[in-house]
Amino acid sequence: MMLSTRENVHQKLDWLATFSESTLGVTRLLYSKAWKDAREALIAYMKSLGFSVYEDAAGNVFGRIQGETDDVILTGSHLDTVKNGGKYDGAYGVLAGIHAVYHTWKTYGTPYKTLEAAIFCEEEGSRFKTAYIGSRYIVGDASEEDFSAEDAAGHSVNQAREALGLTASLSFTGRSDIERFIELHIEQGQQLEQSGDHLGIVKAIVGQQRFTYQISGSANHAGTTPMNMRRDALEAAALMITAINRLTKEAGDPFVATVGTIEAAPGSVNVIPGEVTFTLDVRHPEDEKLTAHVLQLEKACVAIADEHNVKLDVQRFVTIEAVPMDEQMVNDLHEICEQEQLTHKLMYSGAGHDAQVVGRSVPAAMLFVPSRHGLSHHPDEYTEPQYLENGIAILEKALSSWAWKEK
Ligand code: HGY
Ligand code: MN
Ligand code: MN
Repeated sequence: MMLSTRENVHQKLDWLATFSESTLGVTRLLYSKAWKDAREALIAYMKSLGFSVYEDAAGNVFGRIQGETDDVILTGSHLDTVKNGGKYDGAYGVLAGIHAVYHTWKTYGTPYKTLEAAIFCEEEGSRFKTAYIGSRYIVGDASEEDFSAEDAAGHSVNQAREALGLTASLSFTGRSDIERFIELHIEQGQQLEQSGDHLGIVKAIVGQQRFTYQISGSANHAGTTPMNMRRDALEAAALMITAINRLTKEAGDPFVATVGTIEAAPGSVNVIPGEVTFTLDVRHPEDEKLTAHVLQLEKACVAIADEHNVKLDVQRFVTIEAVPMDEQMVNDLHEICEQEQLTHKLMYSGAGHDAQVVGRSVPAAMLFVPSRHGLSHHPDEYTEPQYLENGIAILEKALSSWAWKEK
């Protein structure tokens, strides 16, 4: 019989990290072979622990410990990663969730509420032009449009899903049996390392909007086209990216804006780029300020496009509102940390999470453990084992206090 102990969560993190399309860091994109193999291995692992395991049409997986009632207390995180990411982002919440549900069940017996350890199929948005598909599908926030979003090779989410053998028909109503959700996650920032606290209790998760900026100029010969006769899309894009960063620095914390990807076509050393596409990710804890800022950025870029006689097309493809975490659950976590004598800090999350999607329709909470040097979405992402165990200990206490009582 398999056992799950807090210690072997570390080993399991190393094990889960082996399911990767890259050798530099971890790359496990939605519906890729690494994603499929990792998911199948986790299903087998949960079954070996005695969970009853089921999945939905999007590919989310649930390890269920049936309670006396069908109200579900859900914990978990996402299986997918960014490209060349770390081995903790998402994976820690998945493995800690499995462990904490298993351990409380073995310690206290059948719970009053049903416990489920969730493996969300996709959160990062690192393959298709959409994001948070897993948690949005669960709460009924996903749509056919999400499943038509394409990857760089032109495959849609749905084509990739079905190619993997996930052919169950999609339904977009969402689940209504989830009473609350808690996600354990690495902080991915430096606040806890700077404050020296063991844990972060998230009070709210910032809103974020993601865009593609498409600049169209004229490709031409690099040698025969005088500088004053060019419609260079890459020069205009460079000026736009500089303006985006300047205006966001001027707007000050906690605004952040990131141009994470850029493609120039035709992409020859001796051809003036005629087409450039870059992505933009902008975040702030207050949605109104976020929307005003993205409009200001677009206005500045339109002016640059006009000045450089190029065309600009801006398309927003992700809007995730800022979401406060459930006050009662935040207080409960505060009490539990006090009882366990673990120092903790109430804080915003600058990173987006499944908890902010689920938290729009179900009471949700997030618990952070420190990230060394605040590094994340990077192969050197790291959290000390003791910090990992602190997070699991609090998660176990929270689940036991919520699932073994009637109200
Ligand atoms: O982008 C984010 O904040 C999260 O890691 N998906
Ligand atoms: Mn994450
Ligand atoms: Mn992430």
